[in-house]
Amino acid sequence: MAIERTLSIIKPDATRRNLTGKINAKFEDAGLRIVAQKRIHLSPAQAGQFYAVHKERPFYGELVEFMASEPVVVQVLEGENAIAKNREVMGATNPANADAGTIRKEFALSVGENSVHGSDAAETAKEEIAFFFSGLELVG
Ligand code: DAT
Ligand code: MG
Repeated sequence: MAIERTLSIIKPDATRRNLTGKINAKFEDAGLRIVAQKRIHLSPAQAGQFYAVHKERPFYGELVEFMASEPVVVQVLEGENAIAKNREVMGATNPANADAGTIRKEFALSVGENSVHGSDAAETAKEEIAFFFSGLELVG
């Protein structure tokens, strides 16, 4: 297994409920290290660009509106097998299908307002990290 980095976003439903610390504890307990982090408020254009891969999906408009509705915390997580490990800690997209103990099982409100984003593969992790962070901001 290799040391990887992945892009994580704590979504508006979670920042609104003051859950940043509880969610970060889940990452750290799983051995993931937060090597960059900032709180930002995305514009609709920025949220739309980030989720452009989902442009044709029926929920795209709702997703973009939600992601731009309130602040998010964007972060880079580092660790062994970080991309897959983060997806495990997050749980399934729909919280109804998420395993016990996962972030989405404990905190998500619905399939749309599901508290966290995590990159799904090495190539997307690289692109998504570069979307939000410069090299100087990544402090491992
Ligand atoms: P994930 O976030 O688990 O990688 P995804 O990439 O398939 O899931 O979808 C991106 C986001 O879009 C997801 O976190 C929430 C939203 N979404 C996905 N499916 C949805 C649906 N059926 N209805 C509403 N929003 C949905
Ligand atoms: Mg995804």
